[in-house]
Amino acid sequence: MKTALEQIKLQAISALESCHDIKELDDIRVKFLGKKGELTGILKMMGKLTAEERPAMGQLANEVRELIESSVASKLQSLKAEAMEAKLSSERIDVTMPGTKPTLGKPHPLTMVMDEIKEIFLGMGFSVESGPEVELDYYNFEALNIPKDHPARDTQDTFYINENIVLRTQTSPVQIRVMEKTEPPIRIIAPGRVYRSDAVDATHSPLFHQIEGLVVDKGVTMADLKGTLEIFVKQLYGEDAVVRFRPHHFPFTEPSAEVDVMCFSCGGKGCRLCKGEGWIEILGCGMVHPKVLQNCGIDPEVYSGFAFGLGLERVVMRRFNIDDLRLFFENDLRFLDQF
Ligand code: 2NM
Repeated sequence: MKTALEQIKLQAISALESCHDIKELDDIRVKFLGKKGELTGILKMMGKLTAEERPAMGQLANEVRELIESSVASKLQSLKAEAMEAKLSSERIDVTMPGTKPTLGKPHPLTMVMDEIKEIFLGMGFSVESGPEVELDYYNFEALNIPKDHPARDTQDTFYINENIVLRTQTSPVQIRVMEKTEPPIRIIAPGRVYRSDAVDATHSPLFHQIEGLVVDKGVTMADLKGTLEIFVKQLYGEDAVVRFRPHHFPFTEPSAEVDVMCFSCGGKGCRLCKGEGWIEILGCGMVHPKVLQNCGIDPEVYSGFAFGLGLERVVMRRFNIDDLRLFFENDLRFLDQF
């Protein structure tokens, strides 16, 4: 029996020495230490020994079991360490390898020019205001001196939510809201999205952008309007831009005007860009109608003001020579990457 135990010990040690993975190690453990294993088989035969033989043999059997157990345990440890080492070295990152370049986003051309226009007015002491795009008919039309039967409503192709609620067709309702709650002096611009039920083509979109402005104070005159807008146009188009004011009509201003800039393509002679006119219309403006001031609780006998509005898309199209407005809204990166 002693020889059998020595034999098992030697076999176990040699099996462990040649063992190279954790699964195999478990097989070895079961083979020698398991319920049906070799050592258990020997221990079952202990009963056949004499009382004198038993203690020494029992002790030897225990020693062999402990030795195999601890050898299996330490082998398990070293196999695990090896496995971790192999995993770490296979997953090692070479920090000297060149990286993949992240694709950076950038401002949309509409945003770029919008920001530029905001900066020009911020530089002249205006602040930027905003308001709801889903607006009451009252703020979009009534307060602006455009009653229900007014012909100007037909030209605006309004999206109606219901009888009293519309998608704003201009950002002027923002100015009305500001005038309602603010004691003059007022000096604001209202940039934002506006909506008109137009069929989509190269120059029309049901969603586009406007920047409107408003100044109200004591003693504001048409000269203030002309000076402010001339400075604006020269900052936007360059110091040598030539500006003219041409009489026009809006229900919410009196008098009203449109502002043209001399065609930068032909210098006023007339070409394809200005459609032979020599001038390009860029904004509408006027002295705020006394009725509009009154609607907002501002006394037109004490205060006067001027207002203006321009469409962003047309400015950006001319700036970058873009001939189709739909490109702004398709988000094709081949288009957007060019700016
Ligand atoms: C324009 C042209 C002229 C305008 C008027 C007002 C308000 F609210 F003060 F009456 N806001 N914007 C205005 C005036 C807008 O856009 C072409």
